Amino acid sequence: MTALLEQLKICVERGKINKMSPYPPDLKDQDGADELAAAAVKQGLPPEDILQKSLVVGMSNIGKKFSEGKAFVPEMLMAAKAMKAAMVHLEPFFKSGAVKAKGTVVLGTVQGDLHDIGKNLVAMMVEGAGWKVVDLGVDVGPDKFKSALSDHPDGIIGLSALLTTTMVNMKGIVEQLKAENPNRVIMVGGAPLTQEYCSEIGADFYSPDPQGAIDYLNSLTT
Ligand code: B1M
Repeated sequence: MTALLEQLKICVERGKINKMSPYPPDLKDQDGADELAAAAVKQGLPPEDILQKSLVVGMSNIGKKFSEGKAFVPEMLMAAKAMKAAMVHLEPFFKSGAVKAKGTVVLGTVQGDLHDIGKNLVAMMVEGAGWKVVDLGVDVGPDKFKSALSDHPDGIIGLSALLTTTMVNMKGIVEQLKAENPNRVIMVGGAPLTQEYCSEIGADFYSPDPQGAIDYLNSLTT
């Protein structure tokens, strides 16, 4: 990997957005993900390499640290912001089809539930891992998922819930989507969820954190 991509990876992992950003303090006044991604594109480095060898590795590193309890939500949010700043420079290549997403994830917080901090974090991390994310927002019922799937027929479904009173709504969504297509892949997460509940409602995968969701998604592509 070039020194530039290595530095870009570090900026994403450590949440250094751009030169102006004072965070993290030890990288103050240095170029951030924004400037370094622009420089990488300008140098003519392949967009696929910038994404897969640098940005995705940086996000994956912070995701693993979070899973291990060595990093916390604010650090993940900063990393995701740095990733977004870098992605702006790659967007033209995605739009032109030069860089392909690994697949599509249709994500939403279930019916009755307005908590979206965790779901947004999952969305940012999954996007950072090279997937297209269709974020349906909060309070999403089966019909909205079905309608999104008509636009993204191969979409993998991600359900999030934070309340014990709304996680029960996952059951109906899983039942309806599986009735339409038994092969539809559905993953679930959120603080009150457990593997046991996931199995009980017939969902395919439960992850307590974004990195677990990413590892599962990536396993589907191999
Ligand atoms: Co609410 N709330 N809240 N709340 N709130 C909780 C969840 C609660 C535990 C607080 C408490 O009582 N101790 C409690 C739930 C109790 C229960 O059900 N057992 C609760 C309650 C009761 C309520 C209200 C009913 C309060 C009221 O009005 N009486 C109300 C409900 C509104 C509604 O949804 N209809 C309510 C409202 C709110 C606010 C609007 C004020 C706000 C939400 C703001 C927002 O999200 N935009 C809020 C907040 C912030 C919280 C707490 C404080 C924090 C939740 C959070 O964002 N955590 C929470 C208490 C707490 O946790 N300390 C609480 C951080 C986030 C990163 O974690 O979402 O778990 P989390 O996501 C994790 C993982 O779970 C995982 O990845 C993320 C990163 O690791 N993950 C997935 C999540 N989704 C995933 C999907 C995946 C994979 C992994 O695959 C698809």
